[in-house]
Amino acid sequence: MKAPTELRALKAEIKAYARSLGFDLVGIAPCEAPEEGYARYLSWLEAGHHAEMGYMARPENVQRRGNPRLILPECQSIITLAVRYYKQTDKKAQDEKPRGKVASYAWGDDYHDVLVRWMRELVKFIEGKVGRSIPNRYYTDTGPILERDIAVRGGLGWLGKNGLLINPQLGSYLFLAEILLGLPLEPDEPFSADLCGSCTRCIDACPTHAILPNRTVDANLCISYLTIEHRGAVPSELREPIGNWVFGCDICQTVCPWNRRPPEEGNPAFAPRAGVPRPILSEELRLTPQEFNRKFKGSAVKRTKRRGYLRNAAVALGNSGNTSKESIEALITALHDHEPLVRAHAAWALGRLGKAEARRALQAALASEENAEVRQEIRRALLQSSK
Ligand code: B12
Ligand code: SF4
Ligand code: SF4
Repeated sequence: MKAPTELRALKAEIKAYARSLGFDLVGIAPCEAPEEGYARYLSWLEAGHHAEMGYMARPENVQRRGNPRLILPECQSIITLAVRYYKQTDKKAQDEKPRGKVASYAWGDDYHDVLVRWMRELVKFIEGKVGRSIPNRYYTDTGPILERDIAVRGGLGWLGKNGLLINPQLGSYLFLAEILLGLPLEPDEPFSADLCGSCTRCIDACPTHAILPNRTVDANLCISYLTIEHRGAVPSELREPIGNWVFGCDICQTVCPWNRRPPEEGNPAFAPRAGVPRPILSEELRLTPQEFNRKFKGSAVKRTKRRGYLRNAAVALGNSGNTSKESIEALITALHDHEPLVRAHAAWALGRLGKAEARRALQAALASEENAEVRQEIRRALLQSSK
């Protein structure tokens, strides 16, 4: 055990080193049960707002979220970290081709990989300073821990009405990460202000009304859930409001006044990869499994898998209103994809675009389609296109 003055000096060194690694915000939260946040999480679960994210409801993980010491019994403090990624923009491409939109957190290298590397370095630094190994666990996104709650308690920002952790200087385009530590670092002051005031822009702008009054989100309705985590067909009533989002959604962040301050760029570790932020939908619909894997190697987009991504691209092209030869032909190719999920959503999109060529392709596909759900989608699409 180190003396309090030494621990204070160590805390300052940890913060400085974390910043040198690339983290923009560093705070220390107490390793305590998140009482208010935990109650909120339990009622969110009870209401079924986690949709089909089974990992959010697994009993041992539900307990761990209520008590970080079930993850690390020796835990005495939590380092809470945040790093800026690129902000979503309204910039349009120069050509007329219909394009999708990818949430900006997924434009560059997968943050899970990058931040785990940085945290491993930080733990090594701390152990070097203390001169022995320290019990620790670190997470970014994938651990059974309420990251935003911890970030508030470590002083990084407040929970906006959109549910996101917002820092008054940096906004909300932040990744969060934390290190549970068997070292009694002195906690920082929790962030106690609510800087949303009377603003309701995010709630008003959410196309699917997914934002709930208690600063949580009903995942069943959230475009981010529907395009990333959801594995099956997109409920038909939610396809139109998805617009051209093909992976995630940033609407409740783009409208937030706290994200207006420059710069648009985030940490260079997350610089956009070519062809990712605004993909040409007709090209994405033709990606083979090999091409998909190559394009999204080391990217967060691979989480939705090729079939989820092409499903989303079909919905977005259906919503584009673009009836060019290129769009219709790409959808006809997708109507014969080896994945039934892709065929079903291509059928919906062709029905929505409703050109004679699309109808002919749907009729021909119906004659050979063997999957009952896809046949159903084709029939509905034919009805829709004849209206
Ligand atoms: C499941 C999940 C989702 C689900 C459900 C979203 C949701 N809002 O619950 C889906 C797939 C929809 C999703 C979407 C997104 N996600 Co997400 N997601 C998660 C995950 C894995 C768990 C969240 C969770 O526990 N939800 C359950 C609810 C009940 O908890 P909560 O949202 O954290 O809310 C807590 C606080 O609001 C707290 N609370 C509310 N008011 C107050 C007031 C005070 C004073 C206090 C102390 C606490 C408090 O109570 C709640 C329970 O603790 C976290 C990582 C993690 N392990 O925490 C990332 C995480 C929240 N996601 C993240 C991101 C980036 C996104 C997206 C922006 C991605 C995108 N562009 O598409 C969207 C944003 C949607 C939105 N408006 O929230 C970041 C958020 C960073 C930030 N600045 O807040 C996280 C932290 C991942 C990371 N490591 O960076 N996500
Ligand atoms: S991410 Fe999009 S769909 Fe989800 S709550 Fe925000 S605005 Fe609504
Ligand atoms: S848009 Fe307004 S209400 Fe929503 S999080 Fe930002 S400041 Fe808060």
